[in-house]
Amino acid sequence: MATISEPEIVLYDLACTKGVCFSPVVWRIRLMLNHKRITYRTIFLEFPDIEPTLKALGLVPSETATGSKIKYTVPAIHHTPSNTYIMESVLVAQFLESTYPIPPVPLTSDLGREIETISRGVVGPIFRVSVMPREIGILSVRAQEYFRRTREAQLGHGLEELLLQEEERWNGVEDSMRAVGELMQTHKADGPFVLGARPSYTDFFIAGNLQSARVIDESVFQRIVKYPGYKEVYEACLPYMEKKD
Ligand SMILES: N[C@@H](CCC(=O)N[C@@H](CS)C(=O)NCC(=O)O)C(=O)O
Repeated sequence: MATISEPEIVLYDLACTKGVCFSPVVWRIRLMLNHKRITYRTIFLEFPDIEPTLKALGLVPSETATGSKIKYTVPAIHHTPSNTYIMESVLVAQFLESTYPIPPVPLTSDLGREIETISRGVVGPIFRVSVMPREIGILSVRAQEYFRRTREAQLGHGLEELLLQEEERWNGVEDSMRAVGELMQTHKADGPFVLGARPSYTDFFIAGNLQSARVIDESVFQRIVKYPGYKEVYEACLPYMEKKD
């Protein structure tokens, strides 16, 4: 039985030198925890410590449809009342929704799926161009070494080279940025969230990405929120962003 001094959840998060959450994916879960007022404490892990720590907890990455291994990633949680460990944000979100159904957070909707699909396809890549080369600036020296090595191997070139394409890439996504922002405002007559009066997981997806950009570099955040729609969702989620660590 959990007591007041013993939180129900231990949240494994990604460390940065600012001492607050900056992972867009962990933010989705944190927003859910904060909105549902679930008690939790955070364990921040440096990039190179994620795999050994989660492995030692007995977590095992699941297989993708193509059979390739998904690696060890945060967010991961330990639900202390049931002694359950879960990794992968979607699985964590499903667990939280079924274990703590009040207040409800709809995990999917047609509009939400549309926003998330376009965001992942169009906004995500340009987001990474701006965020990745700046993210290294808020990591510890050990984590910087890991981040540069793994990300440059994926990219096939230096992190800083991304900045050379930045302006051109942003110009190329202007229309898509506006279109996604307009979709976010579909139900604005009913309230500030994507589905209207109450938040859904899509709002946490949007706000988590924006908060991540903001912690990494305010100028990237400002560049996104100038498009109508984004700031409205972000500001509506601010009450669920108070606990950052
Ligand atoms: N599929 C994962 C993605 C999470 C993810 O990419 N997490 C990053 C931090 S934002 C991570 O833990 N990376 C570990 C690494 O790069 O070694 C989920 O949704 O949970």
